[in-house]
Amino acid sequence: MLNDAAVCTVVSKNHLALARAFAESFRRHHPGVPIFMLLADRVGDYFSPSREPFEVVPLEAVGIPNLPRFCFQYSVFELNCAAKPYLIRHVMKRPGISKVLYLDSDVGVYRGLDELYALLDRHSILLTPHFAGDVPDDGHKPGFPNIRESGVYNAGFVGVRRDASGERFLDWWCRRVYTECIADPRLGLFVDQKWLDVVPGLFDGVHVVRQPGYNVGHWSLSYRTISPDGDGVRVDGQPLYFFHFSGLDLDDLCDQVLARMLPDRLDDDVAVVAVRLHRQDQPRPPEAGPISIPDNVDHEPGTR
Ligand SMILES: [Mn+2]
Repeated sequence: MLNDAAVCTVVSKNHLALARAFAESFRRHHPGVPIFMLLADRVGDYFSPSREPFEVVPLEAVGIPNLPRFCFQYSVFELNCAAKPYLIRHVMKRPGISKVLYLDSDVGVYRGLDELYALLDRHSILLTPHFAGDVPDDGHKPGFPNIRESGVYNAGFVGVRRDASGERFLDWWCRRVYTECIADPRLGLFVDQKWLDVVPGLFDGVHVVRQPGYNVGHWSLSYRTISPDGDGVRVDGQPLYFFHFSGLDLDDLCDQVLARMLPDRLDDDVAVVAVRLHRQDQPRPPEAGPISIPDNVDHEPGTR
């Protein structure tokens, strides 16, 4: 039963489209589980929170002391990471909620996550390691040197239960990221993620999820076998539950898609492609034509 379960994510407006796609992929499998999205940004007149597939939680609502200072010290990426433990703690305090999964907005959910919620019947904290198998020292990234810098566990997924250990963990994580959510390997810091290295040593009830189908990302590909399975894929012969499209920048992706389409197929409606990928640009601009990209859609000079 998932009547005490929730899921949450954090984005700024530049990743709103990712949050929508993530929320829709999650809701397909868990229509009754509430989805919370912390907006590390201001809504302005950019979108209507009431029309989104999630409840928008303002940054002001999650109990961050001296919020202007907190925001000012960080880049957008660092701020999104630093706000994460505050959001999880906030959601955990909502009446009736005692199991919270945090998932990055660049995650696609392909099956129900009931097994993860069930693990929170027995454990307080769930973490997924980047490397759940040995990887060769072949110089390819990511290898152990990269993981030593960025962190043993991937912070794109965390599960927490509302109990003494879960609450202690969140209080501690909030304290750490209040001033030290910095992406700087020279300081031994990589945003909120590097802090997770010490969590199994510090807190009771930590469970490392090593099943192949959870939080599969580019770091998994050197030691997992991905194979086709009907419309989907299997990971080491097991079902894929969620994939983390980490490291893929939406704007770069759009540019690459457009660049690939443009050369020999100029009659394609590239404007439609751009607008479809940048969903926040809906409705489709009236000037979008068969071979013209509206001025307000970013594109390489020289293309139309
Ligand atoms: Mn991510």
